[in-house]
Amino acid sequence: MTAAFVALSSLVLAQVSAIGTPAPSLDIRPYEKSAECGASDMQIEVVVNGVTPVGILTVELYTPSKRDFLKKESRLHRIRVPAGEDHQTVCFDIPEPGRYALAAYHDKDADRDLDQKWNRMPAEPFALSSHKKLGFGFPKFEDSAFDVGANGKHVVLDLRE
Ligand SMILES: [Ca+2]
Repeated sequence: MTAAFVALSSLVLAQVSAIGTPAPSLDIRPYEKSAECGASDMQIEVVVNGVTPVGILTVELYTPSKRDFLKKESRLHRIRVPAGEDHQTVCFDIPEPGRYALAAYHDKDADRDLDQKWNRMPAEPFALSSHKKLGFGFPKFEDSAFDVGANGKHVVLDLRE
């Protein structure tokens, strides 16, 4: 068997196995996983209602910031998990008691982004810790903020289309 033939056969094999591969797995990075719930008192436990088992559930934790709410610069952490059943739970380890806010969206097409409508409103199910409906104007941190004490916090988010 010549070297060229070996190279060609492994190429063919690679192509065949590529065809046989199932749909690509969800693009979730190791640093995006949920903390182990209950492992520490200093946690925010988030239950997200309205999840269906397709794509990625994304939950973001924000702190008070001079930067705009929901922008990367004011975000403390982001968790991504495979979307499962309704009432899905994720947990954030937090550095200290204080004021926090949460946002969640169901990234159904798993493109790691919140799809938007023409008017910049979310085109995928979305929730803030304020339980207010999104209205005109960009959401503000204080409208969604809550206090977390030394024993952590349990928060429920309801995804809305
Ligand atoms: Ca998306």
